[in-house]
Amino acid sequence: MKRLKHLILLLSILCSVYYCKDEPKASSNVETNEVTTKPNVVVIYLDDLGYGDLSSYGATELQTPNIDKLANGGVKFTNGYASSATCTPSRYALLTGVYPWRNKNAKILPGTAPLLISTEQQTLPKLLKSEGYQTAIVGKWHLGLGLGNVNWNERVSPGPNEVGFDESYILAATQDRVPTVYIENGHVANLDLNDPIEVSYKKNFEGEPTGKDNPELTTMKWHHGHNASIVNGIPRIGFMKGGERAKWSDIDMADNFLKRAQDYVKSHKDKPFFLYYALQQPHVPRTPHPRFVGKSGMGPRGDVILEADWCIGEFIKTLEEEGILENTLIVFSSDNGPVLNDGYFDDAVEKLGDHDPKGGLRGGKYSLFEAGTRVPFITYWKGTIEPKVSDALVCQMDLLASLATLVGTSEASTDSEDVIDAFLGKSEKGRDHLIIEASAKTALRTANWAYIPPYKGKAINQMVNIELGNSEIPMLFDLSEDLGQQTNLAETLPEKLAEMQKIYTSIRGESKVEIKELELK
Ligand code: NG6
Ligand code: CA
Repeated sequence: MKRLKHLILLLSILCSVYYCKDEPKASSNVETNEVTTKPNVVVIYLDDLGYGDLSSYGATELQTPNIDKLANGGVKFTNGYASSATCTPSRYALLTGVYPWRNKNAKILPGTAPLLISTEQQTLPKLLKSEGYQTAIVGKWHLGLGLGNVNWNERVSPGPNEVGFDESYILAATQDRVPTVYIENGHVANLDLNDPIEVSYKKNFEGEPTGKDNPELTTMKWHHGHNASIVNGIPRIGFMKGGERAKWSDIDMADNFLKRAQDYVKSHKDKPFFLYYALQQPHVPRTPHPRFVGKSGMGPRGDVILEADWCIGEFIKTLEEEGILENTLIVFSSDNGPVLNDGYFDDAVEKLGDHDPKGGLRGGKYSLFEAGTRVPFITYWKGTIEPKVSDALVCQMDLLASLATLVGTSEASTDSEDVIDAFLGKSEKGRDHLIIEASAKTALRTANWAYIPPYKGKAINQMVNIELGNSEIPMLFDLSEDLGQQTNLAETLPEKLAEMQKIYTSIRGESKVEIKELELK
C-alpha cells in the first residue's frame, strides 16, 4: 500500500513537471510559481480623445478597429474618468495618484514650467520600479521640466527620469507649444550646440517671425492663441530661437513615437516593464502623416484619430510578435474630453458631419460637465481579462493603488483607490465617489449622480464653443436617467442635493475655490 502511494506521488510529480515543461509560456518574464504575477504594464494615453470618438464607444462615422479590439476583448468602462478636463492635471493624477487640485500649480503648463511632480513624491513608475520593473515614457509629458529658467542646451533636469522613469523620450509640453523638439533622457535630441536653443513665453527673439506678424509664412492658420513662433509652417504658443536641426517633423511624430515604443518593447521584453506610451493625437495642431490625409473624410481631426488607431494596432502587433501580449496588461484612455476648434482653422468643425465626439455627453474639454472628464477607458490582458462592459466608477488616478495590489505591494498614502478587481473585470465595484476638476473648479461624481457647485464665470467659452459648467445655482443630475445632463434636479430633490454637498465638502473642504477664467490666451 505504502509503495503504491509512493508510486502515485512519483507519477504525479513527473506529470506536473512534464505539464509545466510543455505548457506554452506566456513570456519569459512570467514567474509561474508566484501567486502574484508581474505582467508588463502599458498605459496607452491619448490627448483630447472624446468619449464618443471610437467605434467601440458608439461612433458610427469613424472606424477604430485596433482600439476596438482592446475594448471588445477587455473591460470597456462606461464610467471611466480622467481626473480633469485638461491635460496637465490629468497626467499629474495618473502618475502620482493625487488629486490635482491639491497642487495649486497643476494647471495647463507652458513649455518652460518647472517640474510639477516633487522628486520626493510617490509615482506609478517609482512604485513599479521598486517591484523590479523597468520603466519608460514615450510621448507627451506636459508636467514641467527643470527648476525654472531651463537651459535647453544642457541636460534638463529634474524631469521624467527623476520621478521614476529609467528612460524617457518626450515632447516637453504639447504639440502646439515650444520647444518643438524631442527630449531624450533630459537632452534635446539631435541638438547642434553651435545652434543653441532659446525659449521664452514672454517675448519674441529679435528678428524671428511670428504667426501674428508673418501670416504669409504659415501653412496652418491660427484661430485663437497660437500666433507666436512658426515651426514647419505652424504658428505655436511661445517663442523659440535656434535648434534648427533638433526640430521635430510634425507629420512624422506618430511614426516616431510608435517606433520608439516598439523598440522599447523589443529590447526590454526579458524582464517586466512599465511603458507609458502617450500619443499626441488628436490634440492640435492635427498633422496626420500623408498616409492618413483625407482618410476619415472629417478633416485632420478624424484623420489623426485613424492614425492613432493604426499606431496602436502596430504596437499591439509588436507585443504579439515578441510573444508577450498574454503577459501584458494594457490600459487605454485619454487625458480629457474632446474639443473641435482648439485654436487653429483645421476643418474640425466644418467637416464633422454626423460624428459626435462627446458621445451624447454635455460639455467637452475644459468642462465640468461629463464630456470634460468621462473618457474611453479600457483594460486589456489577453487570456486573463474576460471581455465585458463595466459600469464601475473608476479614475486613472486609481491605477497607482490598483497596480500596487496587482504586483503584490500596497499604496495607501494617496487619493488613489484600489479597484484592481474592477480593472481586471472581476467586480463591478469601483469607487463610491470621485471629485473631477476643470480649471481648478471641482465637482462630484457618484455611481449615478453628478453635482456641480455654483461657479461664477462664462457659461460657454465662445472660442472653443464648449459649455464650461459654470452656473449661479448648484446643479444636480441623475445620470442613470439623464446622461446628457439636461434636467437640473437641484431644486426638486433638495435631500439628494444636500447629501451630495455633504460628500463634496467632506472631501474638498469648505474652502472657496479661486475663480479664474480659463487660460485660453
Ligand atoms: C490652451 C490652448 C489649447 C491647448 C490647451 C492645452 C490657446 C488659445 N489654447 O491654452 O490650444 O493647447 O491649452 O491642452 O492657447 S491640453 O490638452 O494640453 O490641456
Ligand atoms: Ca489633453
